[in-house]
Amino acid sequence: MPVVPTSDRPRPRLTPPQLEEVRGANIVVADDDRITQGMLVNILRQAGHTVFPVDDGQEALERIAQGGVDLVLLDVVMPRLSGHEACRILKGMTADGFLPVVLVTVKTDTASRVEGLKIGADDYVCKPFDEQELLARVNAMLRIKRLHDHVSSQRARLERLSVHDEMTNLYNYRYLNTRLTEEFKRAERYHEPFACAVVDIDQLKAHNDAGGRSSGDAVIRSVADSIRRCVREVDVVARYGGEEFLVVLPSTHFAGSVAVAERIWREVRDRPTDFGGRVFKSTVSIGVALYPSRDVRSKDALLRAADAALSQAKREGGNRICVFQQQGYIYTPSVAASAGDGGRGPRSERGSSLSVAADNPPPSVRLRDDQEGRKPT
Ligand code: GH3
Ligand code: MG
Ligand code: MG
Repeated sequence: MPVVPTSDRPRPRLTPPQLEEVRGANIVVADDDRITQGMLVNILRQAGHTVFPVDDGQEALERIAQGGVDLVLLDVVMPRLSGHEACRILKGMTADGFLPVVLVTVKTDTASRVEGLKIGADDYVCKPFDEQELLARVNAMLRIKRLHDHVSSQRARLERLSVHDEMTNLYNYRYLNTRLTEEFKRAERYHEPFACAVVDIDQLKAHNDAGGRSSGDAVIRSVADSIRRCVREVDVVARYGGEEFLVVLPSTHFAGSVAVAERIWREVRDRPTDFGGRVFKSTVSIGVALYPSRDVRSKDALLRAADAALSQAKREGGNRICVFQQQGYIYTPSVAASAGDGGRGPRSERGSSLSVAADNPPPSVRLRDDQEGRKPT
């Protein structure tokens, strides 16, 4: 076994990471006594922090309101706004975050320290202060703040993940289910129309086979972006399964829902996925279902109807839209042909004409802000 010289052996860490010194924090120092203020500023700057000196509590609050502050040192007795008052207001202002407040009090003034802690101060330093003790207390507060910030950012991430799909950033199935139930109840109660569309990427397996699963993932993300661009703020778009999406369209009639479906269909067709320099063209099939319509009396029936319309679109070769109107009567606008058919518009599978013009979405369909000026051609 090779002998490693003692000096080359990895040394055990002397300080666990959670106890390491925190440097580079932004600290507000509020003290009307310029000599004390100057001493505090020097000590903290030498310890590697950025310090913002102010002369009273009011100025401290103004600087904190600008953001980016990690810790506040407040003298208790100050003109305009005392340290206690400033602390009380501050703790109300920063209720959802943690901004440590350290009061600087006179050693003999126990009542003032107790009062400070009661109104939410996190620690105190006594005047005249000891430099090492001051730095140790500041450091302890900054470590707690760092842990607190880490926990809240993880919590925010988890909250986001609990309702979002990580790959596409769209809502996930869990959220969709809740929203769909709510939207359905609202539509029932206020007798409002309501539509949903299931969008399925055609032949995704072929993309996976041609360019690997990561290129299939890129196609999924790109289709998700296309759908997002085609809907209003009030519509809900969710990843419904592997390569399926569900679009919930509140207060939307037949014509509106077909217009949205056509817009999505065109957007996907016209925006191939660029993945590492390779271009993947894709198309989608869309099943649309409406409420109220015969046989659709529940959220599940609406989903079943949209799925049935999608299956019909796939059976007919994909790359098209089917609208489920009533059981056994499925319109099939021949959108796939419309690009080159002189814009004659969609037809039903029984051959009768549907007066739905994809080029002129009804005025009630407002596009999202990022879509302004990109109306379908
Ligand atoms: P169709 O036109 O009938 O929809 O064919 P398809 O190949 O798109 O669909 P099918 O339903 O036969 O199979 C779904 C495919 O989607 C197979 C599966 O590997 C792929 N898929 C599902 N989820 C993902 C994903 O997250 N990433 C990638 N890259 N592929 C996925
Ligand atoms: Mg599928
Ligand atoms: Mg598919």
